[in-house]
Amino acid sequence: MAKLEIIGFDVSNWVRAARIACEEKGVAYELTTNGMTGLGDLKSDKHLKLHPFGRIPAMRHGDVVLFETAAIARYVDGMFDGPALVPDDALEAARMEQWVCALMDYATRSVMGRCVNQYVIPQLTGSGKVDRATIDASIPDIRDHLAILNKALSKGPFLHGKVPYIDDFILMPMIDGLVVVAPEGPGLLEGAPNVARHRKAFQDRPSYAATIPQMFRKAA
Ligand SMILES: N[C@@H](CCC(=O)N[C@@H](CS)C(=O)NCC(=O)O)C(=O)O
Repeated sequence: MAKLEIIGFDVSNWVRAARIACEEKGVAYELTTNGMTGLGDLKSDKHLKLHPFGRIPAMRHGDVVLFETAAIARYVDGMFDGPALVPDDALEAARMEQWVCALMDYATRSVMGRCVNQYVIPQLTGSGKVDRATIDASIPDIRDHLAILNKALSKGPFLHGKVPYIDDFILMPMIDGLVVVAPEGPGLLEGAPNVARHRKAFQDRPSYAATIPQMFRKAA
């Protein structure tokens, strides 16, 4: 059987989440770029054949092509043996979907779009120009979103207790990016100790070290 490919760049929080799904399931995979060398190639014809919206990650496994991180994680969970990546209990599984959607819709805008990526993208493009006003305006929203997550993680260390599932795989890379890349991150996390504990619990798992983006290694 063909090896599973996660297609994208390691710095992406979504690519990292898809890789964590593979790592946690124990599935052999390869991180590839499908010939892309930078962000400009996301809208290339070659990549649009895999991801019609021109984003990352995409996944290829033999003839199967998928896009959207949660769908990729579901495929990995359903097609391979290994630990379950979705809670068994129907209510907890519904809660997992709730957090996947909320993280994908709300937290990604505040934490990633308006803050972390404002530091990452100028490094990738070499422009070095950081949009201070956008970052500053994101901080109150990030604080609010961290407070919501902090409450959800009160039992912890993960969103459903002792075992991490797909929503946790999506949450951790956002928080890790916030702490490592944004100078505001560590201070923000001091106000959300359960979110800090979530990140710490991941740091004890091999899937954390196996997926650290190169850019984060340089920043550490
Ligand atoms: N909902 C998507 C989000 C994917 C996404 O937004 N990826 C970012 C990289 S972190 C991207 O490709 N951005 C390029 C763009 O917005 O053009 C998923 O779950 O995979």
